[in-house]
Amino acid sequence: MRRIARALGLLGAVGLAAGLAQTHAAPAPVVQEVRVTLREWAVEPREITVRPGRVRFVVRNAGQRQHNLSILGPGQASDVKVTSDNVGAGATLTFEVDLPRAGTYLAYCDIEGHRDRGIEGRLVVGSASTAPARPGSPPAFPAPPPMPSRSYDR
Ligand SMILES: [Cu+2]
Repeated sequence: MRRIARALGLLGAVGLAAGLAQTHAAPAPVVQEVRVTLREWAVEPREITVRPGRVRFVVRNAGQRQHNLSILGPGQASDVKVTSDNVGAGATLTFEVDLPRAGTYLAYCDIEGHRDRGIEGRLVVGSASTAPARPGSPPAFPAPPPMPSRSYDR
């Protein structure tokens, strides 16, 4: 009898933890990594899609001149404006940005004239509902029905 009570207690604790995980829409603590290549005069890929949260950009400069990667957005709100250090020709630089808000951001080189010449792309941060479950954590409840529509389809 005592053993059953203890087992039930454990189940209760697991259920509580699962409930907390469900109600809090905090982004998964996994840092997403995105590889970006800069050159004269383009950023590749031209459109990047990530989940909200922390994003690590691995920026490679395949061009002849210095470039950097700047992130600006979302949209007109522009809460985020960050610029990496300049990356020399042939070099690679890594930097991380917190992007908790869904929306469309600009990804470009802010060295004078470079954006106008084509080093500009789009960074789409999708809504949290599209984030896949963390690996290793079993689903606590049956999966909810799919959302009727998404406005940011690739
Ligand atoms: Cu540049």
